[in-house]
Amino acid sequence: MPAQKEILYLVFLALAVRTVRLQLIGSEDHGWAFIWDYNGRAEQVYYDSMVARWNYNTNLTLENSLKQDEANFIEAHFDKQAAQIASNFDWQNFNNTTLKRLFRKITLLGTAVNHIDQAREAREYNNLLAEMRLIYSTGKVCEYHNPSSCLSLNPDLSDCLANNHNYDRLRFCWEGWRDAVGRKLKDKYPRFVELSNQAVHQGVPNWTDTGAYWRSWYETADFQEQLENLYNQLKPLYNNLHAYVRKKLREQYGQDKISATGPIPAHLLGNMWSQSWSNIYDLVEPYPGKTSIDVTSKMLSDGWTVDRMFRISDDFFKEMGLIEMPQNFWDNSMFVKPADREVVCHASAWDFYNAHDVRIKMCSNVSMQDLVTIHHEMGHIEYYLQYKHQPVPFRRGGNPGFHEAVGDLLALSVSTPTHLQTIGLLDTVEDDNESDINFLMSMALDKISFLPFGYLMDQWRWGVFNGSITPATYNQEWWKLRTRYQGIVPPVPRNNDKDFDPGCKYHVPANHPYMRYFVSYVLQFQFHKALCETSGHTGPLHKCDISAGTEAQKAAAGEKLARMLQMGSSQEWPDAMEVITGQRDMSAQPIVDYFQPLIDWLEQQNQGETLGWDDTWTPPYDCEATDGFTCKDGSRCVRPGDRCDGVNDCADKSDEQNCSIVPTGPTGGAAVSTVTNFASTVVCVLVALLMVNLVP
Ligand code: BJ2
Ligand code: ZN
Repeated sequence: MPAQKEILYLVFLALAVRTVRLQLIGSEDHGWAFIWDYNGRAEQVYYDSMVARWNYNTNLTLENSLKQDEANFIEAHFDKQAAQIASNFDWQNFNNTTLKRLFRKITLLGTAVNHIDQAREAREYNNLLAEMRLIYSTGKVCEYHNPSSCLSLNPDLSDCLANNHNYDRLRFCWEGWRDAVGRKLKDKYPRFVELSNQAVHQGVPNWTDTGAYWRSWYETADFQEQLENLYNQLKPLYNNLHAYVRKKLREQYGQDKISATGPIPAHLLGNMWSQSWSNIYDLVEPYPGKTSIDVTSKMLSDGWTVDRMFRISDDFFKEMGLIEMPQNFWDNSMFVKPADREVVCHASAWDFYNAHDVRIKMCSNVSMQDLVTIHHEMGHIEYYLQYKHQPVPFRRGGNPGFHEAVGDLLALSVSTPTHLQTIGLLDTVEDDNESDINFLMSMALDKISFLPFGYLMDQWRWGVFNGSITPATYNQEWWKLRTRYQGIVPPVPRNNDKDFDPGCKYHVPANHPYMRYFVSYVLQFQFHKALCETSGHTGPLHKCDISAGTEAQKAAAGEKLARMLQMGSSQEWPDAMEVITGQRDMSAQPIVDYFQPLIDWLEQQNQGETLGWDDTWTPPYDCEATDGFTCKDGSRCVRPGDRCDGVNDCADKSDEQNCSIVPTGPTGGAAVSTVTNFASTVVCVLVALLMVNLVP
């Protein structure tokens, strides 16, 4: 920050603090002056911290980690000061509602900020978060019989889950990731939760815990009740899809491995977290031989590149009259995984808060799924570009779910067979009922399969934050929710003393809230329906491509969307929703309408099947054939991660004997994994620095 500006700022601060002793500042003109002054400074401070975060996330070195810490610290300090100055204003009695809202947002502090008075806890919180993210991002699973050959989540383990139908190989990849990552996070998470709750509670005593703070962003008093209602309306769709997929998987893997009335083994659904089932489309395709919506193979055979996927996405935004990606986006983004360094591969969109610099970081592969993810991330960027004129505190979505819905909403049009044909991804499009069902199945495998997962992630975290789920029951409670909502079970028994399966999903160690995605899966269909009407679409909702109308119709739809995006969070979300949909409530009806033909078809197919599942069923497994170790006394099967890990799992201790002949990673896990030495080094150095207080 330039010295002169710093001085002006301190003068302003001093005046404000002096005034408060006499009385709160009531002048709205002074209020606006503060806001614009704050805005300029916030842009600078946030820009600096985003640059430091970007540099670290795209090159996980110790040096970059320390720079990121420093930038986080400066940002937190700035936020805290700004909140203190803002509280010297009598903003609660301001007449101008926009000004009042801006002050409210500046005074409601975020988590890390409130620790600044206790520097030690602030550092501990930041270090824990950094360690957890690093463990996740550098986790590797090494082959049981070839420990020097190790698999990363992206692309190796994701490909493993997506592309093969070998029950045991799938189990190896699924279990290996949990052994590699979850177990290392298990002891860190409880302290993180404690510190996070402390921070939030100190900031605003009304917020009893971090979950309450996260929910406050929705400004909806009965938010949880509304979510439950939405979920209950959508449950029959999921149960029908689940029963049909279970039937097909029984045909593929055998009736001994999958029960007709039980939950589905979690590793068979094509995805590490069973959250999207698109990758098993080939196993469940309703009408083989009719138009197949499996376009990845076409992309590969036609030589599609990652760059082309980003251009196609950008073209769609442009076609709708929205803002195209600026040149600096193309220059600065990271589209593919670099070969020469460790990075955080989980895809993300970045706003650098200077109304200019926006980027995507993604380890993209050529596939239909990644094309949809690119639209998802570009939707975030579009929001950033549309609301860049807003003051910093309003540069947010109408609510967090709005931000998540934008790119997905456009991808709903891009994914229609007619649109795929226009971009060269489908040769022929048959217009008949059977092709329609194929298409709806492909969409349901992504959208309907996600709903219970999107709903349960933060059911678990809210329980953890409010203390109803304790560290001793983290893993049990996680699986209770996974079985209750998703109807899935682990393929091999979990060791609840050691496993921490929720930590194996990015958003837990990275501490990103998740309910926004559930909300977004509802909203995106509401927005789609409304924009389809604006763009002149008639007929079934699932056939709508909002770019298919006349130029004027397309422009009208794009303009409506842009108008909502430009509002950012300057007004409560029902106002933003009204701009697009003409009404003010969340509703599950459009998603039900969209899938109605498939629901009817599934109900027919599922005659004679049991909808739902018996929570007590668990899959059989052969100990030795699945890399397990049978205790010498035959009493139990020890999973590979438990073998030679320094803990006696067998009563006769045989799992801890003859360890030198078992191929082990640094954890001592037999079949499993290792966080790279680099990660351990960073963590050790960070801890050492913390102990001697060298980190600023
Ligand atoms: C792939 C996607 C997130 C997202 C990333 C990581 C967490 C936040 C951001 C934010 C955006 C913003 C993701 C997609 C659907 C389900 C979920 C999943 N990555 N984030 N900076 N998804 O939302 O884009 O980019 O401005 O808030 O996690 O489970 O894969
Ligand atoms: Zn997103």
